[in-house]
Amino acid sequence: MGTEKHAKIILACANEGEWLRLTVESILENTDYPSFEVVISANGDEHTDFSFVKLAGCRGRVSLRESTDFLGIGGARNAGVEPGDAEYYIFLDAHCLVEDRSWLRRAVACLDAHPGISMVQPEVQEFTYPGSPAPREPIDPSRLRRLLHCEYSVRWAWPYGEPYLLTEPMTRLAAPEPWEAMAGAGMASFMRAETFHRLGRFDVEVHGWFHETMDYCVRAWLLGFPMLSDPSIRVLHLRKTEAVKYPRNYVSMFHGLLRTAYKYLSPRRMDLAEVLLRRHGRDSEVDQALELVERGNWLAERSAHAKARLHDDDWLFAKFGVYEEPFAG
Ligand SMILES: [Mn+2]
Repeated sequence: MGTEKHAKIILACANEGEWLRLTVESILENTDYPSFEVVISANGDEHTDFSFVKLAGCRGRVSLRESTDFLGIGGARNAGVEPGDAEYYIFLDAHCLVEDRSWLRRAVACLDAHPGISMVQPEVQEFTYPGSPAPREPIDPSRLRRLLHCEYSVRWAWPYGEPYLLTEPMTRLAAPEPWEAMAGAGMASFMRAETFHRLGRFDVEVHGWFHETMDYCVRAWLLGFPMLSDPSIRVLHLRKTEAVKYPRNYVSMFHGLLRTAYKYLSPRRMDLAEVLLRRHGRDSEVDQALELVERGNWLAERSAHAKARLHDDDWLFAKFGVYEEPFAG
């Protein structure tokens, strides 16, 4: 094992099917960091075959934690960790591939070089893979299509066009060094374990899409913890399409934005967030999302956070030049 500090790779899994196995195999084959384990946090999963976890290649390195309930992406990731279990956490979507064997060493080096940050996002290169991967078969490289598009980070955009376009990519291609950005996009996030627990982990009420990562980063920025994008580390991420049944759940999406706004933003922006969502003819979804927000503990979170924060949302929106529609109320 050596003296290297332990890294835990957490894969939340709800019906990922063969992609979960391919992600695990890719990590086991292409990671030269000596001290790591993979934890699968299965939740509400009725379709994935987990039998590969028992095979010799996974023994001692890969473990499975199962919940019959659907926990949401943040809840499932939180369920895979506990204080003191590792030095670093690597949260990957369960449809990712890694290629460069030094990827985890680089992630650890970046976290060690910047101990005061909330998280690092690597360069995420999107790919498509027509059809479904064959059971128990390796990936077929001839079917894998890399898109030119890479994700580095996101910031809010309030909003452009479609109601699900609540963010836009933040890209700085020319930078070889890690650079500050507003938030991770959710597919691959690297953190110091101690920081992750200190900042309060992912918000379990925020259900998926990418909002759990945005919520974590906004909270962290206001508490004085920067988010970094490191383009020298690369992770490949499968772009899901409507064709593989990835429905847009507007209530979850709207709720994620509104809950974060209610916890951390000024009353003006709490209103603006709602006004922007209501312009898309989805009043009933907005109403349901607001009802969910009201049933939650946002007010307690808001007052606890307000006491501890170093910056307000005007500072954050100005720092990242967030676009806001010039009307409210
Ligand atoms: Mn994904």
